[in-house]
Amino acid sequence: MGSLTPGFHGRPRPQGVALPPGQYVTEDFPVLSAGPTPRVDTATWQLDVVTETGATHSWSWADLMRLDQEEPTVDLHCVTRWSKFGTSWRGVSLDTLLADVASAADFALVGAYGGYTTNLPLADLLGGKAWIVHTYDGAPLHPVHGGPARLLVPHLYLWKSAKWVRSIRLMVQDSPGFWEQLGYHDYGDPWREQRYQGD
Ligand SMILES: Nc1nc2c(c(=O)[nH]1)N[C@H]1C(S)=C(S)[C@@H](COP(=O)(O)O)O[C@H]1N2
Ligand SMILES: [Mo]
Repeated sequence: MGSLTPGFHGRPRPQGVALPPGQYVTEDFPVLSAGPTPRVDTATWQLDVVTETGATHSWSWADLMRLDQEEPTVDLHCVTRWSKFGTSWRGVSLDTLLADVASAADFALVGAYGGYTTNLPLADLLGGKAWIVHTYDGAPLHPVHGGPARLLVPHLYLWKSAKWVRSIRLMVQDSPGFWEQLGYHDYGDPWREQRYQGD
């Protein structure tokens, strides 16, 4: 080994950026979908939030666009071990979306056009940690990545970020989604490497 020159070991990264255990960094944006890409028209797009009492709140595309828009830049961590740093999005915080939704639920089951589902604690959708995003890197979100709109929950493994988001069911009890029923971890924290049940 020669002398160590700070900054010359791998490409420079913003301070504070770190890689969860067992992950590698990619510059690509891989596509991972359990089925075909549904084509969803913004003219008919709808998002429903259904509470534990059955109360339903619905947003059209125009409704979504009228809400406060945020521009999070976040790191993505997929359970298949790739991570992507510094992705830039535009969309609506779940805090904004759920502000007027009365619920005593602790859990959410997110549904997508095409039938995909994923579950997470409601607290993980709140507190500035989750968005419904429609723009990636300054352009409309491509259908393969979940356009016209997907959930973005970057502090959990990316399978929790449902593409083509269609509904959020608020529930008193936890209920496993698609991958969770197939053995993926119920919570999926990349920093604790919660990939599969039992991790
Ligand atoms: N509706 C839907 N959302 C989904 C999936 C899916 O198959 N269907 N795959 C999940 C998985 S496993 C991952 S890793 C990410 C991949 O997102 P990307 O294709 O934009 O990289 O989407 C998640 N959201
Ligand atoms: Mo994934």
